Amino acid sequence: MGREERQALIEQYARGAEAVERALAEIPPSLWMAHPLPGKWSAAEIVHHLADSEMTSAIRLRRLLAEESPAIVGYDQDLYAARLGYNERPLEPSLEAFRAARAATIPLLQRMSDEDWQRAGTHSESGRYSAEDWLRIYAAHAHGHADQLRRLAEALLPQGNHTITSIESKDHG
Ligand code: NI
Repeated sequence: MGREERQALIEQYARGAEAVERALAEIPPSLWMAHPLPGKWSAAEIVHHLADSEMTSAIRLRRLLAEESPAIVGYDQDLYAARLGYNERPLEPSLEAFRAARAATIPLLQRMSDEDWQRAGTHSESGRYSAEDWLRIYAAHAHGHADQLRRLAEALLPQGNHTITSIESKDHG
């Protein structure tokens, strides 16, 4: 991956929290726990997932930088949603955790050397996992869930004027 591509992905990552907040603003708080799409997450479940996934991702990056070949352990995000009460807890603290995990990570990304970007560990499901792999995944992650929130808004408020900009990305663990 060249420096320009990396810089573009860092900028995409830096815009992720705002994209989620904008999409969430299209859904009234009274509908944050609604499930209009069978088998799909509610807005609350998406935001709690973002908090847990992104706090985990922030630690993963730190481990890639500070440890030698760390073991990166995958997890079942649906089990997290069920056991951690994603559709029962207030959403604002998790939105703040997501935003803060990113804000604290952006300065780290900006100071990484070419060598740092090649550092890698081993993911329990996908194998070799480099800092560049990390960047590809999390540059896209929040934007994928922002799209998911817009689809949810469309299902909840079909008469509204919503814009869906891209297809849901495959998730991660
Ligand atoms: Ni996700």
